[in-house]
Amino acid sequence: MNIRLASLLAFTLLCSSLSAQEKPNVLFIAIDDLNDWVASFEGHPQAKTPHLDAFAETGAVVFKNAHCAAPVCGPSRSALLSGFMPNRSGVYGNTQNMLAAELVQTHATLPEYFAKNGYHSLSMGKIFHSHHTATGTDKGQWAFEEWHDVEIGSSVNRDKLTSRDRNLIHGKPGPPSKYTKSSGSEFSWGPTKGPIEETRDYKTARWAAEKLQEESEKPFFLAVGLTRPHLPFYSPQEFFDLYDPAEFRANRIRKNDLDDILTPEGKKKFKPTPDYLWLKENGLIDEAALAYMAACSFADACLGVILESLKTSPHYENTIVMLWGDHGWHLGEKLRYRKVTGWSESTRVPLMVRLPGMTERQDTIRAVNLIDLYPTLIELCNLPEKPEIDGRSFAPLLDDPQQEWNFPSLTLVGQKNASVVDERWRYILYPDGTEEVYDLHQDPMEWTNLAAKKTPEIAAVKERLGKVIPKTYMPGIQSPSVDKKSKKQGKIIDGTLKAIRDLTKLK
Ligand SMILES: [Ca+2]
Ligand SMILES: [Ca+2]
Repeated sequence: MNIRLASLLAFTLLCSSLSAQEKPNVLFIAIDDLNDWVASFEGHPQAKTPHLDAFAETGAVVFKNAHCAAPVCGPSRSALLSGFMPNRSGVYGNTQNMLAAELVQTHATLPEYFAKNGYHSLSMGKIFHSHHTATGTDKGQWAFEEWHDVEIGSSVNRDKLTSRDRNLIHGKPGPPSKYTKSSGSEFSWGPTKGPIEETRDYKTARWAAEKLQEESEKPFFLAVGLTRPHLPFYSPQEFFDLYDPAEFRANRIRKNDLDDILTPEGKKKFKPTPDYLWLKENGLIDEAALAYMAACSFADACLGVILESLKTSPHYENTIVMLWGDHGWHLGEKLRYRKVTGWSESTRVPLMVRLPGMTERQDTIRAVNLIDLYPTLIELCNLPEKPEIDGRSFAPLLDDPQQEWNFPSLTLVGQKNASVVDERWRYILYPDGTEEVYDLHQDPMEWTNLAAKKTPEIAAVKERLGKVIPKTYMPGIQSPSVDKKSKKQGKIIDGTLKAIRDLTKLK
């Protein structure tokens, strides 16, 4: 071996060992049901989200045209964490556990792939959607080397609510009950009696903040899930106090908005939902919007605890931060509440990414999707490529957020109901042939359905965006049987599932 070749080899070895040591950490933060009511995303003019906005201003790319793979928790998170779109995994709804999907049984999920490739993976809060299984509750704890749960009872319990909370039961005038019937996700809101320190999200944030101060032998993949603003909208009083009820208004709602969405037979496809009608009848539309907004500000404050800790931690200059909401939320727009629709209110998510060294805010309107997170993180952390998964790395956009990027973003609403968006247009196609087309430049609230217009321009939009719609759909996977006893007890699953997740055998 000549000297030149030997030194080249040494240099190569040094570089590879250096790059192994210097792999960036990943701080992966999910905020449940956070729509674009974040000041940086301009979804509501009165939004107060100072920590999310400071995060953007101090150096991050703000993805203003990011959408979910599916507009409800389970399939959205299953897609982005498994790397497989719903039509390939068969996970279309909240009750389907992706562990029953063949592709998920053979492929590592995102945190598992990081653990497989030298990272320490750890988590607290909602990252995976939870499911009841034969052996207890599956919260995705099998996917992390270190997993923590906030102890049951520390969340905003009914005894911590004041009498201001209201209850909606299937859209009928829900008795304005003094207390809600459970701490589940019924449509109600109100201030908590306890302070922020007693809430689940604050405790989760504190845990992450402390973890960030610790030294780490390996690079880490730290996943933190905040549960607000998900229903019920219970927040400490200080977050309700940020908004004046006399001033705060829901976004403008067009009463005839649904009239231009017609089936091929000419019938109206949608009608106002019962909870919308109930809120309207009781004059609560602005109040409900304020409660949601307060819950966004509450989540923002908890997020601030994590981000402040990162800034003073030994890891600040070597940590990628990826911050995302799992889908949007209607607050009266299209005469409805909640999610699970193909419209922007439901598909658009806040997404921001900070790479070490970024010092300025950069916005991009290039269309991206949460399914892209997995391949993007693989590229950013220089892990082995994983061509089998869906999505496309948007790492190039972090380098140059304005570069050309002609990839429309697809959202699947249940099975065979597709919504596609690019920088200007939205196209929705339902299994019965109903179509919608919106020009987002002229009509960002998607009020005027142009699908019936017989112009070459609209035909071209349908053809171009229609190409992204899948041709094949896996049948919906069968959910495993549920042990009612363990469900009732909220028992956490034991090692049974861990045994089937042997990292060495997963691709
Ligand atoms: Ca959600
Ligand atoms: Ca309309």
